[in-house]
Amino acid sequence: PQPVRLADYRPFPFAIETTRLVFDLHPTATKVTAELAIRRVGDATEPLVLDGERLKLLSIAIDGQALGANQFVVDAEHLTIAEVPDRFVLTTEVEIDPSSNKALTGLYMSGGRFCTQCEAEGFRTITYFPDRPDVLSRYTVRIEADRKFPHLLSNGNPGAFGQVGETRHFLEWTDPFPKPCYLFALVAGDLDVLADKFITMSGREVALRILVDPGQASRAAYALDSLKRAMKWDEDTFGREYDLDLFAIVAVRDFNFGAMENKGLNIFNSALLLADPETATDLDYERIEAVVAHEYFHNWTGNRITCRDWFQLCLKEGFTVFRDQSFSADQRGAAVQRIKDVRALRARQFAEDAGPLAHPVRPSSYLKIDNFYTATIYEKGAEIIRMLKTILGDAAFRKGSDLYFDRHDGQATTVEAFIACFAEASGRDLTAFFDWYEQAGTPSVTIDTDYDAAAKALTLTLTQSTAPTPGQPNKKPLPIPVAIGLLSAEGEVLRDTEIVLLDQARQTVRWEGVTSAPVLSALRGFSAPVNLTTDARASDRYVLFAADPDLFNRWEAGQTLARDLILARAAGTPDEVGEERYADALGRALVDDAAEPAFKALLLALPSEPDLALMSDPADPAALHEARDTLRTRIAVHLGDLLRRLHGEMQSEGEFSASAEAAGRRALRNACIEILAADPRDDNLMRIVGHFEASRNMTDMIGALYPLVSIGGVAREKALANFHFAWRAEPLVLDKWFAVQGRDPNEDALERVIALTSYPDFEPTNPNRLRALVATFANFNPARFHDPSGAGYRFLADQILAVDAFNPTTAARLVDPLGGWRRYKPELGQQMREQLERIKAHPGLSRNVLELVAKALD
Ligand code: HT7
Ligand code: ZN
Repeated sequence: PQPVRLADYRPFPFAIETTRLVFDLHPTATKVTAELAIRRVGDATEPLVLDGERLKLLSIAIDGQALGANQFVVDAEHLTIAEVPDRFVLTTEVEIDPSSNKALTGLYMSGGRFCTQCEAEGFRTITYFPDRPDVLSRYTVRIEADRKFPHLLSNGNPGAFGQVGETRHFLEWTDPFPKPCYLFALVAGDLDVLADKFITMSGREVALRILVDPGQASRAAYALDSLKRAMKWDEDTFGREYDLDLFAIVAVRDFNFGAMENKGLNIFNSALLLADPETATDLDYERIEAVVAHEYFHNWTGNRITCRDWFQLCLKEGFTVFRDQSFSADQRGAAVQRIKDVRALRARQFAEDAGPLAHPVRPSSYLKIDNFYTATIYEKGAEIIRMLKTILGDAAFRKGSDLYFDRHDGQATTVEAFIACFAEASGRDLTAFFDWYEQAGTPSVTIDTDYDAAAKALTLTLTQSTAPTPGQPNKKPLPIPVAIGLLSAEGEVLRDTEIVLLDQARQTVRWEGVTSAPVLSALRGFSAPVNLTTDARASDRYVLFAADPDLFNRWEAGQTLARDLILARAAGTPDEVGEERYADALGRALVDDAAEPAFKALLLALPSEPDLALMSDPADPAALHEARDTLRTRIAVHLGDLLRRLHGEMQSEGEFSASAEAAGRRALRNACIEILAADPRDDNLMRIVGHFEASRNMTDMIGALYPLVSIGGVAREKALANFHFAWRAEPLVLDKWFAVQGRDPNEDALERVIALTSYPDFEPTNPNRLRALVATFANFNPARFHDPSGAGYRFLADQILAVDAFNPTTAARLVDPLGGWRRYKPELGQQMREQLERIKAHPGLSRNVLELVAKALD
């Protein structure tokens, strides 16, 4: 297959001024009639080429005249009409079968309802159309269906409705805003509605509706509250107001992604919408708040201003992630939020940048765009915007975003146009900054310090370099904002944070008036997505761990200390004195009354095994697992009394609250028992079992379930059986039951995971269930996935091939754990590679999986 290249971009030679769609919905045979008012805008010789896949063409006409068989050509991917007038109406009628669509793109059935997912290229499986984001059109939609599908929804505002014969009904929708077809949506089915309203800053009333499975409306209350907070925040922070009379969200159980920002009709994976204390964890609440906000924010960053082509995906995704992260920071506390965001960035994006799938935030070619919804586009894309704001300052950043919204409203645009707005608004030359979009890889930054006690001056030498990535052997220096402060050896502030802009390969900075030998606190708040190495000694890190006013760096110091101890032990050179010292320091941090419980919970979480693997060369997952567990046991023994005391103190007796403060207390309580599980003496075991049995919310219950599973034996069996019995009728909770077993660190875990795939509740066609078991196992259980026999790799390859037969988008997302094969010790890496080869050789493999597997082997 030929890749699509950014350099080949050409505008579409026709404008689709209006699009009228008529859906005659039937589960197995839906008819879609499209009436496109088309005007030629390009060269007179250009044929009309529309995208269309898996469509049965029933009729085709231009200006009401049916076309003869010799006037058009249909192949597997296109409809081509060689000669068309300059202005005309094209009418096509096609038939599709939603019930057999298990790929979950286009029009499909979920839970007996019709729903759609068109981004990135799903619209072409609904009707013939230029399925590209730069063709904007005004849509009217008529939906007709049996009355057993009472709710008929599409984008925009509802209009005419009525009955059709005895059993059917219809409703018309008009969307006044021109949009690309990837934002089209349709839902039809039996749903309960949670309704509210929002008064915008200009005084307009917007009807808010969340539609969910019958009986589930109360579980949408948190999402609705999050939506209203997000709407207000976007007005206050970016001056953005909602523009339609209605904003609707529908929850579906079968969905390839988290959610979709269709204009006025967001469609959500139910896991990211439904929550109540009994069935959802605090992490679920946090994610619901963030994703509801994210999809809502897309109304401006993505919908009102969209992408010219899919290479510009970060234009909407990076900016929107930045917006949702800023919203979450304002709602939940900046430091804790930042630590969580950076943890995710390092785990997913840094890993991607370090492997064969490394690509720039704006890539220049792809085989299947669905494969590019990556951590690089999303999370690194957001980091770039964050750096832009750091470099320009708040006021100039806001001026730039105002200019962007003003200038490009209603357009499909590019990253260049976006950056030009900030350059113009700030008067800064951002040419070098643009390289962040085009250069893949995580820069390595080093800082060396030289303190001259006599002159009371500190010289900082900063360097940067970026290792080669596929297709980019030579890298340029990038403009990197490095936030730096200084502490004294006693932990007092010597110098407040200053941004040093490192834009050369090597730079020196001299600071005068440094009154004592300083401890460097660099890259505060993780001011740039880089790997930092400094000449800090362990003693400096202990100063930061105890006293850095920058909470990100305080946490970072603790993580670095723990990481070094684990890596040393895994390498066969344990530092037992260091381990005791670390446990002591951790104990002191945990009794700091000024620190929030949520922050302490983060301090207690040791670096994850996948993160540790990324930092060792070659990675030996079994040794890392062992070493990490040993440090956990040491902490459990050393700080046992304190952890038990904190566990008791953090217990809340009153009503459940979803507030960040209450969630922080639960997080700390759960973090305590997760550590205590490493020392499963009787009183600890009883405490964990007591925690599980007394839990009245899902956060507490899951918080104890994983430790019990990790202890194994009877504790595991009893807890899993009780949990399953209690929650067997709740799909979202059952997903958690599968996920916890995916993470089971015991030696028999793989055997059990394989057995679970034959379990009646395991539905591979449901991406949530599949990911809960298979992706959790492969991504978050390295000790068992990397079984020396290679059985873990074979299991994953089997699953990828089975899923690829019906859902290539989701199958492709499972490839990643095999992709890093070069980083593992050879006896493992070789077996991983063999499975990649096996997948690649499989007949009928999708382009999605082929692209990733081929790149991983390259
Ligand atoms: N913009 C949405 C992307 C998305 C998607 C992409 C590929 C396949 C299925 C998908 N579902 C949703 C989600 C977002 O970033 O908000
Ligand atoms: Zn998005």
